[in-house]
Amino acid sequence: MPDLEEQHPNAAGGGDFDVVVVGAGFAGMYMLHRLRGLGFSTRVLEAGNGVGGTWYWNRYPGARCDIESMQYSYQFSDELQQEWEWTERYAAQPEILRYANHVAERFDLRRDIEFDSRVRSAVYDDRSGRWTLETDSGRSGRRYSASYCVMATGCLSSPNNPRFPGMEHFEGPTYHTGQWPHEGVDFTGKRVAVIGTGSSAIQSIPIIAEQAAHLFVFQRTPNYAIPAHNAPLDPEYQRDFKARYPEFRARAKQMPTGVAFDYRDVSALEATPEERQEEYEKRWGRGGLAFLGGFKDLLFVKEANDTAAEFVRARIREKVQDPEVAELLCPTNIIGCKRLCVDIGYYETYNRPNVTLIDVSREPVEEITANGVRARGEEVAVDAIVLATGFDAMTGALLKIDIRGRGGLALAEKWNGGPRTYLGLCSAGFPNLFMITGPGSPSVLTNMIPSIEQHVDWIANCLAHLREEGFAEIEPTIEAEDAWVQHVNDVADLSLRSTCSSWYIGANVPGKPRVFMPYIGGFPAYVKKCEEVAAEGYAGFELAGARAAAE
Ligand code: N01
Repeated sequence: MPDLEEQHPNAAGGGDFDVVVVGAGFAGMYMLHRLRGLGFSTRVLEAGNGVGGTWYWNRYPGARCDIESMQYSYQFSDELQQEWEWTERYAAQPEILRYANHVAERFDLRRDIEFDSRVRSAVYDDRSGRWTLETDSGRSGRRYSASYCVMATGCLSSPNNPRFPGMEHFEGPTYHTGQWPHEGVDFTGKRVAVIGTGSSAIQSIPIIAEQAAHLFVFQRTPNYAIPAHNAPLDPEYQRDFKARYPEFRARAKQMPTGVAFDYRDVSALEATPEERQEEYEKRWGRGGLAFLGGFKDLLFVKEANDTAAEFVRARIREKVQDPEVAELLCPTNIIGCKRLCVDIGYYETYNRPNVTLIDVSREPVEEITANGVRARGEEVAVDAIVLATGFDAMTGALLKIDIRGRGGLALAEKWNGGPRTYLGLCSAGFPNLFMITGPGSPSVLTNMIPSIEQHVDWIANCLAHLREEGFAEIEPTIEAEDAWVQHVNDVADLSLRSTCSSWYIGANVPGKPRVFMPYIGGFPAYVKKCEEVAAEGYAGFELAGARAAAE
């Protein structure tokens, strides 16, 4: 039976619309639903052959969400959140993709989505005030014209493919976790190299190790992982959660991360060592990202952070039998500085006789040969290579598109020193262009689906306002944008998170400007700011068009 996502009655190509949305992940789907409800003619252009975005592409073994299923879901429709039954505490990729397909069916979204349509350019015409988008689809590409353009292109959707010397000579297959083959990969009896030890590697390594004849993991930097303690969802728990959904959702909105979990307003440094140990043990026992919610200063004060980091290092040393391997797996940097990982049997996997950890922290991978990977002066022969090397985060997918605003200004040129936005929603010089969870918004530091909903609602209300008030154009002022960028940088400087080489600051992609990209001031402060801006008649934006001309 073909995949559900391959049975879509596809929308026809090209044409003129009120709004073109790029991407049919959770952001693009809900944007379409809202715009339709407001009567805007809308077309969604999607590079893949189905909905789901991140969850469409990331099909690597073990791919799973690190936010609990009951919260990693839409809340715009109570019927939807009541009827969908999650099966596990943390949903696996196939289940989340089924959910995305269910949403597409339930709200009849596919008729306005064009699949297999990768947008290559989006160009603003100063005279007509319209955007023209071109795709790679069809024999010579297709053209779309729209008053408004919404980029729902995702934060972690442009794979980072380091160019190791000699890659083209490798005789076996190479897979990137973020572009995994739909038919899956059987590693049975194979010698496999995994390069990278971020979340994607930490999820896939235990499963690949079960299949492979031998697995070689090339680690540049070790990561902290907290056990998931994943389990089937107790139907009683799910019923109770659903009965109290408004309460949980409201509580989540008050949390910096947008996730309702147990956060304590207590300093780690003011607690006794016994109290800290007890708290960390309790949270280690419960599992998941809430580990860092135990004390309020963990992400702000190095000495506080050290206490949590040392706790996790001690657990790694307990789990990994070979002390040398355990030491290599123990991170020495700030815990939570890079995104914390949630694992299922990751560290224990290194106790298997068919798994070898290779440290490439001091000397990088030298080259890929016809037969394998050369590192530390030795060639490791493998049959397949897995690149778990992450993404050109937050800006990669946007800058892959040739986006040009007023006077032909290229977004890539404007952002060559790092992204500049007002609220992560818009950028000066690019009228009527919106980004969903763009750089400068909380996005990746929060629960993505509620953050997406907040952005989509803001954009939908903004477009309705423009129509009602007779405006045709909206663009942030450079002053408002500069002030926001400054604020984003100022709050980032308060957090330990801005101090390490993570993809949050673009450090994983050679040559990328180092700027802390997401807004770290927390979901509630951010939402308040967006609401104030709208309530003040879109303060910080210039509105233009028929009504502005008449005034
Ligand atoms: O990518 P990463 P990811 N030579 O950038 C290494 C989300 N996500 O796909 O740390 C050797 O974290 C790199 O090394 P280093 C989540 O937000 C969520 O794993 O740069 N190694 C690192 O070890 C996550 O944070 C889930 O020194 C190289 C690894 O590759 C984000 O996506 C699951 C290298 C990349 O790790 C990205 O995670 C999966 C090189 N040249 C992902 N280049 C959930 O649970 C890079 N590396 C929801």
